[in-house]
Amino acid sequence: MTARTLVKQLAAQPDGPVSVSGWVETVRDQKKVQFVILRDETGAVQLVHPRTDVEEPGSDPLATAISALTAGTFLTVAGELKHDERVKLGGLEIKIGELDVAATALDLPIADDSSIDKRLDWRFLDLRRPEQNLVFRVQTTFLHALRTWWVEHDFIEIHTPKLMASASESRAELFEVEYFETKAYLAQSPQFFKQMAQPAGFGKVFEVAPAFRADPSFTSRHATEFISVDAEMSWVDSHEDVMAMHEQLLVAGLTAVKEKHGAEIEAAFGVEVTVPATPFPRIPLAEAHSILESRGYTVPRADGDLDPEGERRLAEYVKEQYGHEFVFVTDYATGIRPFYHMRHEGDPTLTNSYDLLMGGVEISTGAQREHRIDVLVAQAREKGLDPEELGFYLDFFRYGVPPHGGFGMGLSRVIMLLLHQSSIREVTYLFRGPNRLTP
Ligand code: AMO
Repeated sequence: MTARTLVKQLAAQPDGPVSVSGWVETVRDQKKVQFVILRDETGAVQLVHPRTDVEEPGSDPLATAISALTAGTFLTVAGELKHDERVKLGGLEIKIGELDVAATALDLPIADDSSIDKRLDWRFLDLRRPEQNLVFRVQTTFLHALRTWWVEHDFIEIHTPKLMASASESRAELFEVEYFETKAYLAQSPQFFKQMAQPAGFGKVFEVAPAFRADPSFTSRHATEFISVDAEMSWVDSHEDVMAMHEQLLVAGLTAVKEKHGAEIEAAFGVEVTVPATPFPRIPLAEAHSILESRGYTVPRADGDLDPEGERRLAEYVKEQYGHEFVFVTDYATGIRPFYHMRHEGDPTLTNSYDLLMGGVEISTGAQREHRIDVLVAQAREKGLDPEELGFYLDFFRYGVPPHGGFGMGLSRVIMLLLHQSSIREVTYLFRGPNRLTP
């Protein structure tokens, strides 16, 4: 057979013999002519076969084979490519010469309008939808641009262990696993070990890897396993340096997505990708509360953290005021931040930290870290943590360490918001939630 041509390459091919491989999307079995829509990972093309068995049914083996094709069947078709403006689908079609079925599909159990749960049960079939294919190409481009930016700026890629002897964020939301004679915990964040790269003298590091949270919530933005995009760097003067890095990184990622997929995203999702202007707006948390109050909304959370509705309303304000999709909410109160966040010089009630909101949803947390061992131990104690248990982590700060800071960002949240999807379930390859462990 002729070498395989991808569907997206057909337009540039001259009329003549070609071979395409993919799966059957639909078969239109008409009296005189048969049409098959074949899709591969790059697009769809119309295949055609003028039947020769009109007079004598059953006398055209190719027609019989086409009639038997079921939607979803994977096959290779060799035939004659013909450019023809009248063909709605891409202005070309392939006259089937030879057809070679690789694997036949049973009746497909889902359709485009099936419920999200049903689609996730059959995720491998759901992923055949071209929009889903686009989601993961967009994610690939986004991450590639982030990596490129980091590499160009001398960041080192690290892979921290996901099996840990202690909690990395909090005792809540911790998955415990049997570990030989003892217990281990699944990493909630690479936090401790990305910080370890600082006394290790690495300077700047990044990691893109799974993180695990035993979070029982069923919201559109929570998973029990998610991909955390992390960076950490030495010699920051405050969280401002981390934010400056973070926004440049996002601009690099979104620019690449817009250039490569802007038109496809517009066509598939009706979304225009915009590259945000820098600097992104920055609003201290206390000011965010006043803004919300002045607009008639009191954040209901006793701890003062923004609730999803507060985030949404703040984003509305930022959009009106600055025409911006992003906002850094800064200077969180000490009470709602982990022990390792550095506090304000002269005001220990506030931390050198931020949350980044995109389209009104938190996508990231970042901070300058406390690197002075005595202060760090005191802050751990104050949060009810046992310095003994944190021994290995605290050692990082006992043998010389530069001031440092970084952020963690949920990948699926960014992709969900970028493509205006309703839930991270839609943009996660295989979602993991409290009641979903398969497939
Ligand atoms: P935080 O706990 O805020 O910070 O997490 C950082 C980002 O990770 C994403 N995220 C989640 N995504 C999906 N499902 C979840 N259950 C989930 N939990 C968190 C969010 C969130 O903003 N170590 C710090 C980061 C740092 O300071 O460097 C941390 O983990 O997008």
